[in-house]
Amino acid sequence: ADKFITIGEIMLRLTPPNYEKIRMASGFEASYGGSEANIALALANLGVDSTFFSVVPNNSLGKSAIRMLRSNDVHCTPVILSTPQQTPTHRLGSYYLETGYGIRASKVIYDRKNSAISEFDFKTVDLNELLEGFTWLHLSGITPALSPGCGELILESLKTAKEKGITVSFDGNFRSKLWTWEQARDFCTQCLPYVDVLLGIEPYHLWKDESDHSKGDVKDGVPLQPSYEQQDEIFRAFAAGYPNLKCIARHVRYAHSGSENSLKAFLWYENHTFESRMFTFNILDRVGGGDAFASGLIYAMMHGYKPMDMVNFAVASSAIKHTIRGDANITDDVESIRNLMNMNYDIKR
Ligand code: KDG
Repeated sequence: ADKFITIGEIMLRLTPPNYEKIRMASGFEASYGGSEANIALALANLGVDSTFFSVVPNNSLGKSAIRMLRSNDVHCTPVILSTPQQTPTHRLGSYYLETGYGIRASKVIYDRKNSAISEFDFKTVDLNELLEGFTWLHLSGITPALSPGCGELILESLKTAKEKGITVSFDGNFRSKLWTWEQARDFCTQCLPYVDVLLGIEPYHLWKDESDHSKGDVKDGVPLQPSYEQQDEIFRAFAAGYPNLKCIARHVRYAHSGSENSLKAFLWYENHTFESRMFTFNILDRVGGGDAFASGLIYAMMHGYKPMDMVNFAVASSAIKHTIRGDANITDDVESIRNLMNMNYDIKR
């Protein structure tokens, strides 16, 4: 059976209740988020042997984050509870989420500078030892944006994983509040030769520069909402440069109005492009939708699904996450995702 590990930051998430704006909030609901942690959580809930590696301050905030992961069956043995000597600012990163409603968009304010993971000196960590025994490593383009030390950790982990024959998935996950588009593109390009399963890199191979993205009205469709033929061409051209890529996935969002969204995805697998079904749903909480797509794809690949089932399972997993409050797809019955993937909405009783 597969043994999964991921490396990244876990943060405290603070959300005003009931779709309130931050400006009006008299209280905040506490939960936890972080792209890689979301994936570790989702996979553990689906029954995968799932491990998370990070650094958190050795105080009540850091320990609570780890306790939450453990209570969801995520193994946290390698997590470093750092001392104030190791991480002088001694912080757990956090972020505020103002949940959008209808036509009002969500808003994220990060408060994560100098968090423990970004201050930690990873030269003390033996990556060969850390990754021993794992079959799958997942990384994202968020962690390297935190500090030069984190960037080195990600690149070195990729190299070590490849030496050890571990399958590597990587989600580009561009975060414009953490670094520039050029920095992100250059870093992700360095990572690509070590990756087997690639997600979330559409910014880097579709946009000529970051301003292309800000112009990109999702309703303007092409190529942000490509046809099968267009996406096939994009995959083909991209994959030609990276023969190591076994799989490339891209999910595409179609906003109808406010909270009603449709989602579908394309999958490049064994030199062929597969297109998923389109799922339409109302959004309760959209944060982590991409992570749920990634965890769904990883689960489906680990379990030997056929390519059409892989891509449909990944989109169904993301669609379900949009109906769950919090960052992660906390779904502990695989059947419910499989039913949605097959568009079977019957209540089982
Ligand atoms: O993908 C969801 C993440 O964006 C969220 O969990 C917070 O990791 C996070 C980030 O850096 O934005």
